[in-house]
Amino acid sequence: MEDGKPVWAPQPTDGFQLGIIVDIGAESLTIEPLNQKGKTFLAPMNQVFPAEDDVNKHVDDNCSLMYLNEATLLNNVRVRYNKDHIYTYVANILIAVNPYYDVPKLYGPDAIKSYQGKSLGTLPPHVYAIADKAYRDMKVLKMSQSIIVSGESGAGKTENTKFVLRYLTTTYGSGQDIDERIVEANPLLEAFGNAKTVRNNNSSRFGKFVEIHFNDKNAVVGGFVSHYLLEKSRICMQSNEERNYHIFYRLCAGASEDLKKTLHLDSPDNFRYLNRGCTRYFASKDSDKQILQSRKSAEHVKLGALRDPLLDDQGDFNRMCVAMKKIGLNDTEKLDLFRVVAGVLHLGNIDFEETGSSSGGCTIKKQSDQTLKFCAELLGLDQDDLRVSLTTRIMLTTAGGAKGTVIKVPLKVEQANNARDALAKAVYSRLFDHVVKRVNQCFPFQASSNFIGVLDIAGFEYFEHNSFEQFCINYCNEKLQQFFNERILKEEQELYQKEGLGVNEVHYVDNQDCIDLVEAKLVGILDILDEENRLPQPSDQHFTSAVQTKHKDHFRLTVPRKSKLAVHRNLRDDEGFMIRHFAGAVCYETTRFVEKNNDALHMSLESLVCESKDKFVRELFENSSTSKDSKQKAGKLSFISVGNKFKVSGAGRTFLHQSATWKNSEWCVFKNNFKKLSLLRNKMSYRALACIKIQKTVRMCLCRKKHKPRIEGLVKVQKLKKHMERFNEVVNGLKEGKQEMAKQVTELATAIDALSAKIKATVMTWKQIDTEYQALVKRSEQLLASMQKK
Ligand code: AOV
Ligand code: MG
Repeated sequence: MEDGKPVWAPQPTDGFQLGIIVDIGAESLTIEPLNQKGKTFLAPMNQVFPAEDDVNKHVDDNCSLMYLNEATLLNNVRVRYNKDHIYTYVANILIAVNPYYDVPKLYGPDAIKSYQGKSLGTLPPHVYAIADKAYRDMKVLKMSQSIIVSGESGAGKTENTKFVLRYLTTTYGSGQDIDERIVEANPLLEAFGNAKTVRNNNSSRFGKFVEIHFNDKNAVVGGFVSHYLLEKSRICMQSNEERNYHIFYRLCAGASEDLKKTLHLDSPDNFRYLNRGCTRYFASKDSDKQILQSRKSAEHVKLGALRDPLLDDQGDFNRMCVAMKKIGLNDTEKLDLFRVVAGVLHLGNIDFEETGSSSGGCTIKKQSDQTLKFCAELLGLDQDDLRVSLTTRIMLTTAGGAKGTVIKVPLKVEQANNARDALAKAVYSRLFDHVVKRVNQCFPFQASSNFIGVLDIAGFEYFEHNSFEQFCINYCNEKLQQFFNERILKEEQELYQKEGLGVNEVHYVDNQDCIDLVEAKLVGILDILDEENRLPQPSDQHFTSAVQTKHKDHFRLTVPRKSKLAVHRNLRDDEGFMIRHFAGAVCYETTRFVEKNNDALHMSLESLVCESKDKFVRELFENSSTSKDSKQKAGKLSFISVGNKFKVSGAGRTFLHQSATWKNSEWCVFKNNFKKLSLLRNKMSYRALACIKIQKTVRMCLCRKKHKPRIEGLVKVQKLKKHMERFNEVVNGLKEGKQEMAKQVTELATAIDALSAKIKATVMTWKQIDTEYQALVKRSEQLLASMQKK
């Protein structure tokens, strides 16, 4: 750092501020902020960074910054964001900042057209450019490609995923309705799998991997969506100011009077599954107030307390119906979906009370009789069977030598509540599986040569109160980060060594220890939890203590009282734990972890729905492995681990099985809105950001070094191509052998283009590039010589 030149020094709320070094201590520097002359503060030496000469200037690619550090990087992205340039490159990684409004002309048809076939960097950074690069790489390399979208909740992953899909189907579609179907599948998936959370009004509560398939002519021929475990707890319970899945409210708001009658629906306020989370909505944030003002307030006056004024349930319902039609769902299928949704709502309204008898059982409250009737009717169940199945549990007993005697065990009120909720979760999540399956049936295609996949998962989350859902989601994000580390940092460094680029080893924070803490066999948190679930009397406290004891000195794990936030410090050691994730420390409250980890349904309930009179409901439960399992294990209320499912089908499957196609991934890394970030006025969030940023800085240093020889190579090859243009003139002046020579010139030009493409696609080592380049030079010299002879 040069004397008297401005530097970036840490600032607790904004991240960094500009200042001048006025004194140098042993470990810290005295800084005088530029905007507060005379006021100085101390900053640790390793957190002060040199600033660019002009801090108001910005560059498209962070790699072109003069100084590469966390502060210059952030400043560049901020300056751009303020000018509505929400995208910035870090070589071939794209950073996006959520603008929270429609930036004019950013995504329109003109923009789509302009990015077609353009190399990365020729136009301003854009998610379309990433999509196009994936397409061109697929074409040149004849290999499937994937785009990974990562970022915290609300960062803009899902929106950008949709832009990628729209771009590819519009630009490289076959003009058939399959292109439209791929795009229109989203409103349906989001209606059933997205919900309003504190962080995002349209938060994805499931992960998805969307594949767009191309034929041998590289035109879109089909699509396929894989989904990873839906957040089930939300179906029965939501946190304060959060909502259940959109579909519930949309159906109540948008259904015609006839449909409402058929489904016995009225205001959402009357359903237990809807009225316990989002109580009256307060526009606490400035941005929300603005949105509220901009919408007609009269429209909202007549809405019930549960109708979120920031959301337009009725309009969204209509839009969803249009989408359903476009992807080919007929009215019967539509009604099937709505019937089950309504059935779940009525199920939730069933109340129980103690019978007062010595058996300690419960019955359905008299007031719930009508609800029970509606629910049975909508799900095709026998009312009395449903009543019995909700209040008793069938057990096979071996007592007294009478092997296999069936006895009915009465349930307590709390157990019956749990049974009811378990049924609701099972029915709704099967419905969601069906929606995804049905969406996939909308893209019938015979053959595919390659595909471009886009991964969009639920983003990293930390709230004031974090539970099992956040634990699962953050574990998934931790795995994604590890993939990023491996692919970008480890593999690239290995490549540089192989290529002999002489880059010093770059150290980065490996998060394997954090992943082990969660998923290691026996000692991992997920296995400890499963173990707890299998105990005769499992308890959240016992589980929490077991975690704390097993990992007493683990770097990544600590007790809640070490938290920086007062709300967590009040928790006892057996009421939660803190995990230091790659993106920051999160304190998990473990109340209800055990319950939430169990997906099992009482056998009697399972067989009840399996034998529903309603064909659609019956089919939802057909071929279900769990129903077979539970039949085999009749007698015990089998335990089905949610955490383990997450490990195997969610995080595990995504990251292990698909990683082969990810070898050639483009990266799309999203960071949240800066205004929003500065609202998170605590050190924890600042540190969380810093952690991600340091890794990106490292990446940038690597990129710069990596691309230097390649860029030089490319320039040389392009010069050769320019030189070649003269050859055509020579050919034209020839008297004999004109045709033969012209053919050779064209062949050489094609070979030069092919080499350019390979350099851009970074499939060759620098040595290979050089060898091929020298061969082409020789060839061109020989060709010129033979032409001159003629
Ligand atoms: P996420 O997918 O990253 O969160 P979304 O893509 O749902 O976040 O974005 C959240 C909201 O931000 C959207 O509903 C839009 O209102 C707004 N938004 C995002 N990107 C843009 C953009 N490019 N232009 C305009 N508005 C945008 V989560 O699913 O919660 O992790 O789990
Ligand atoms: Mg999302």
